[in-house]
Amino acid sequence: MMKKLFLSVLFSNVLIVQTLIARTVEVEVYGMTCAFCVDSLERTFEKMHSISKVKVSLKQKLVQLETDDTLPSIETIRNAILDAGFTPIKVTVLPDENKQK
Ligand SMILES: [Cu+2]
Repeated sequence: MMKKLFLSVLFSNVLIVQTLIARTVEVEVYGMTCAFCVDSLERTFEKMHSISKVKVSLKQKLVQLETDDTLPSIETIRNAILDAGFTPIKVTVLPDENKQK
């Protein structure tokens, strides 16, 4: 019984930490040509629970994602872009913006 209590406390702490820590992932994307491309990329990432904010710039050919600390993985992000019909060129992971301010 003690063990169960201990585990549930530990688990709830982990959940809290996960919602507090965030990161920004920037992906240079090849193949975006119009507003429909932007739309489909936005919709792709808005579906993911671990992503809290999506910004797609057609001009800069950049997808900017605000995500949980570790999820989704870079691999998942790359594959999602490929599945949407575009090519991820360069992925940059930036530290949490809120912490720097
Ligand atoms: Cu397009």
